[in-house]
Amino acid sequence: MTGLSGAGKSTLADLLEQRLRAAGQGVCVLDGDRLRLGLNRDLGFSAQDRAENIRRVAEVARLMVDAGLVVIASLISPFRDDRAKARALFAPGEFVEVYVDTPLAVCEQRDVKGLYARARRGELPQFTGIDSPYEPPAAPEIHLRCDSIAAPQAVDELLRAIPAAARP
Ligand code: GGZ
Repeated sequence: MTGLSGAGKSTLADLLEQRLRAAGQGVCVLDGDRLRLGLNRDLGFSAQDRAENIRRVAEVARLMVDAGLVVIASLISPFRDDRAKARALFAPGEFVEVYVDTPLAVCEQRDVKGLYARARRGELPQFTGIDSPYEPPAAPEIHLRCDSIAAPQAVDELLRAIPAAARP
């Protein structure tokens, strides 16, 4: 899942995880924000560090998929090139790019964690959407327009896109 901070990626990832687990499917959520507390705590938000962040998460996801899990990777992943490299680790159909498309104005208005306000004050440099770019996916497998779709509906759409072999 790719999208701005506050777009709803983590919420959808958690709901999807619950649905898959309830159906008996092994599943793991890899959430950018949480991984930055441990595995990726040495990384910041330069383009280079974000690339390394995505690379590590994709490699971990590869191992987990090989072990039979459905992996839900939820990261801003703002650069097309980094997303393409992650996709290249997977077979066709194994990788489902989900664009969690919530307009910047909506994310900024919600500002659940107060990060946009801090970024506007200059306290969080290189904040995606403010002074660091977000490159929208050109052809995602799923495009969720989150200001016009309810979360349960979005999760249904995600479930339909999970490769048949892993679908509950
Ligand atoms: C973007 C930032 C930044 C900057 C802190 N830019 O919404 P959140 O708070 O909970 O999740 C965001 C998280 C982004 O980590 P990712 O690993 O997903 O980013 S990337 O894929 O671009 O590597 C946000 C918080 O970290 N955060 N500073 N400058 N988001």
